[in-house]
Parts: sequence; structure tokens; C-alpha cells
Amino acid sequence: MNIYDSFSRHKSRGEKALAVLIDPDKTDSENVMELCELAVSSQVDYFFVGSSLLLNNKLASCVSHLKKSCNIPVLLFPGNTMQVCEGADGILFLSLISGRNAEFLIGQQVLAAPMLRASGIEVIPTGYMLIDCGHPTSVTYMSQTIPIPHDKNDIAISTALAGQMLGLKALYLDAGSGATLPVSASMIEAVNQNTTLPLIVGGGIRTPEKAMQNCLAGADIVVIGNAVEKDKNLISEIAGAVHSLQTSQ
Ligand code: 1GP
Repeated sequence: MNIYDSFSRHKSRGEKALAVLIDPDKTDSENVMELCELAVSSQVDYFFVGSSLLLNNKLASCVSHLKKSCNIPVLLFPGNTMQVCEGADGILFLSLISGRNAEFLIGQQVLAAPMLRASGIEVIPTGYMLIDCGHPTSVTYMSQTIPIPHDKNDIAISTALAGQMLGLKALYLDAGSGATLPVSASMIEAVNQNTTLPLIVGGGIRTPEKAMQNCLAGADIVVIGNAVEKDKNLISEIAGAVHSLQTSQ
């Protein structure tokens, strides 16, 4: 089964999944091994790897360490074309549909497409939607885009619908890494009720309760990054919460 099939299966069966986001700048080979052990024992479903800004040239080695250390699928979650590298299983091929910066809607994708075709990496076309979290984030600054207001569910629905109608295969609602205000359950529910694509939600999720609330609202895949960098034990707690919903639906 390819990765997108597994996304679709989460959606159709109501089986919720957890992705752990890894910032290569903040991870070394020892960290990766420890992280993989925890992730395997907690049955983490995916690793996402990337950042809106990388300061070191450690992406390829991070992906390679992850691949050597466990069998959890590794997906690139790139901030730009410099974060396309071979060795990953797949890539969230992001189009920043909440913004109006052509460079992140289609420009970076044009540059990456030939490399991706040659790499054989599984490409998952993803409508990426930034949601305001009350303060500027690295990704809003780096992409030079304005996020969707936190409480404007109608804009989120319309944007998600447009992404689906344009043929994108997944949607990602992101409040941004370290967001103080995560995407609201009501926005997740609104988008989920108006679209049929696998729905990924991340940004500022720090507790099993919030992860579970997002899943109950309709998120198929919950992403955690920042919180895990501070406390690795959260992986098993949040994975337990997310996966507990599989049997109860
Ligand atoms: C950010 O959705 C991811 O793009 C994860 O956010 O680091 O806040 O968990 P956190």
C-alpha cells in the first residue's frame, strides 16, 4: 500500500493517525535513534521532516538516519525546493492555497517537479492552509502570506473546497509550529464536513486532549513537533489518545 492509500484508509475507516514532525536542525543521529524507538513502541504512523527555514545542511542525513532506524514512513514537509531530497518515502507536495504568493502556490513546485519525477518519491499533492494563531509564525513570514483568520470558518471551507476542486489530494490545516492558538475544533469540523479529502491538522498541539479533540472534529492525521522536542514522552501519550479513537468509531 502506498502512503496516499494509507491516508485514504484513515479517512474512510475513521482510523486516526499521528505524524511526528522532525526539524533536522534540532535532531542528530543519537536523537533519531531514541526518537525512532519511542515512535515504534507508540505506533506513530508517519514522520514528517522539514522546516520553514533550515540553518544546517542536515536534511539528507536526518532522512537517512530515520530510514535506517525504523520502518515508519518518512514524508518530506518542505519549506521550499531546497528541502527536496532523495531517500524519503514521500513528499507532501504543498501548494499554499491560503496565501496569494504565486511562488508558494506554483513557483517552487515548478522548480521541484523534474527532481521529484527523477527521484521516484511518492508525491502527495496537498492544499496547505495557514490559520492565524494570534502572532506571526516562521512560515507566514517566510512565505510572505497572510493566514486565514482563526475564526473565519467560511473562508477555510471555501479555500479547502477550491483546493479539492483543483484536484489536490489532501488538505493540511496548520496554525504554524509552536502556535499559541491551535486550529479550532470548529474550523476542523467545518472543513471536514464540506470536503472529502484526508485532513491533516497541526500547529500548537501539546496535549493528548487537544489531539483527541481534533480527531473527533474530523482530523485524520494529527501532527506534533514542538511539544515533542520539549518532552519526548508526549509521543506515547498523544499516540495513545489518537489511536484510542480507532476502536470507538
Ligand atoms: C507545524 O503542524 C506542524 O507545521 C507542527 O506544529 O511544532 O507546533 O507541533 P508544532
